[in-house]
Amino acid sequence: MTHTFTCIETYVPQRGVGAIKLNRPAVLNALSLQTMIELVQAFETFDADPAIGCIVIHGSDKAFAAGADITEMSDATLTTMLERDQFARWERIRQVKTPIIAAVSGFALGGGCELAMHADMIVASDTAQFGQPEINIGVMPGAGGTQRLTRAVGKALAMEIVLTGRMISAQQAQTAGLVNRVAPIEYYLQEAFALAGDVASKAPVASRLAKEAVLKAFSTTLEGGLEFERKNFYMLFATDDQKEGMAAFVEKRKPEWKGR
Ligand code: CO8
Repeated sequence: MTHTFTCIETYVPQRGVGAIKLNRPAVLNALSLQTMIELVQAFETFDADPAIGCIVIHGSDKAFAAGADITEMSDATLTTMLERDQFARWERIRQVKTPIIAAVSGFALGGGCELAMHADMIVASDTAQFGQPEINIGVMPGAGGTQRLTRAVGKALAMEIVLTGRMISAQQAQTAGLVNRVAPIEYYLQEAFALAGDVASKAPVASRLAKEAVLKAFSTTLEGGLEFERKNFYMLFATDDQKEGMAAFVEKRKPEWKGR
């Protein structure tokens, strides 16, 4: 069933997968305030749905998203930016527990690149271009670009992207570790849905706790992260799905997950 908002659409392309399509083609899916409000609503609705095991976010073949909406920001002052408190919405996307895949084709720039980096994996079409061009309009990345890009591709390339505003190709992004896989433009969405289907077919609690633990690696010491991982691992022994998964292995059959 397709649910149309003003700036996005949501649908379920296959069992277990929730899809969000950015839908402002006239402005290359620029992320307006309204778009962000709708995105948060869509992410949180899928996250609360036990039938959804993976979320795919995508744009059009021409643009994933060309950044925050510059027309909306051009007259903003420090005070209006503080009052809008837009980053609270980005923070809510960061809190989504269901694994997220960004399927990126065409431009993923500024806030668009940052939105793709809020996903847990990126599948790109061979036409995808990633960049943080904020420097060209007198500002700098604000939704995590300097941090997530640096962690993904390393200091040298991140500095070049952020300080020159130059874009990198899908192939460069894959070599640098930003992108999981690159597919021909005709198939990238299919590829992303197939990967999402694979993720959604696993035990949901394990999948969420595993995502949480991997992300922890970006915000803690090795010791703290190992401790966190161990606790999540132990917690899974309180689930029916651990019993079912291991019994199914021993009995040489397919597990039937209960999601608890
Ligand atoms: N905001 C608003 N409108 C946009 C944006 C944007 N980010 N990007 C493109 N558009 C509009 C254009 O104005 C144009 O509209 P119109 O047809 O009415 O003139 C239409 O989309 C098509 O764009 P172009 O004609 O420019 O298309 P081209 O193929 O020639 O160029 C580019 C494509 C290279 C992507 C070009 O449009 C461009 O450079 N866009 C801006 C990219 C950019 O600077 N992005 C960063 C924005 S700042 C940001 O993201 C900060 C994030 C901070 C965190 C988020 C807080 C909210």
